[in-house]
Amino acid sequence: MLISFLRKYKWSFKVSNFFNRKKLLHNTELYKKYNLKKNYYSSINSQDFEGINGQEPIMDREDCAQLLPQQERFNSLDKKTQDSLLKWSKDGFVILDSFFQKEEIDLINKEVEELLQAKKIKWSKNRILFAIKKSKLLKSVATFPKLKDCIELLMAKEMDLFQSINFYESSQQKTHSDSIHMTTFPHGNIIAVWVALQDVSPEDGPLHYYPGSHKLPYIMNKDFDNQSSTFKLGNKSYQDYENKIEQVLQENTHLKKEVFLAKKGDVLIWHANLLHGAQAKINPNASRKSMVFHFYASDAIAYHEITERPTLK
Ligand SMILES: O=C(O)CCC(=O)C(=O)O
Repeated sequence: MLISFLRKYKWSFKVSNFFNRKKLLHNTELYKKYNLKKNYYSSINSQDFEGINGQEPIMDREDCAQLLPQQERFNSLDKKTQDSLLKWSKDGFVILDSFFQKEEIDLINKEVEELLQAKKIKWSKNRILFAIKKSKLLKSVATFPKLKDCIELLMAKEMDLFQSINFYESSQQKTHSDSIHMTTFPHGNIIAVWVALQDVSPEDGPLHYYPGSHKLPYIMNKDFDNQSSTFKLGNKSYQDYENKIEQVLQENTHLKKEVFLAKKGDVLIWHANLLHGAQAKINPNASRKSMVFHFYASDAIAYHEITERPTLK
């Protein structure tokens, strides 16, 4: 209770930021580049960038179908992967089916079980955060060279692994864009990779997404009246954000929801602003094991819009 009360005040984050200098220095050169008068521990939100020009990733400005074939790395990929990547600019996501072999996924599942048993990782509500920090094997999945090639081709720049999230079951999270949680300036400098650790049926609460929704304007605090004051964060709830997304979808009837019935070993890569979420479970006991990785571009300011906190890297 006390913690959630304190977390409404920006200074509570600033105090904690102050003691995390090393993990926050990544933004300081970029604050200078964009002429922002900020310390490494300062709060930051999307309104700080009003009137500042920043280049969004090139594939957001131009069609990747024209740009990708000019890359040597692209031409060394197999045709099936190439065809999938070519849809990125249009759809805002890419499916790489059977990207990992079933035996490789078995090893990942075994590793997660063993780390849990050894209490090296733990549940945080319905998820496990940062298991990559406790396991070479899990880290090697995220940094697998062919996967790295794919995401760096889509972003046309180097991408740094930020975090992993493991799920045992569907998060049943409503439709959202990652950019409300992990935000960048310029926008679009984060990418997500989701790995199916089992076959997924409609009963299990599969992932859903809206192809093409990455082209909508980014929904930030001011778009659902969640602006902060000098000392206090905005007073809207996360549900207010979800309602805003619901409204955006109602206004954009051309966007159609698709549900991803993944097979064990499939990979889904999505854009920083793709609207996506997880269906409700039909079978309450169903598992839906998955692992998500988020990567940030190092040439962008990284922060969290809702808490206005710079990202600890
Ligand atoms: O796997 C899930 O249930 C949700 C994943 C998701 O929406 C996310 O990581 O942003």
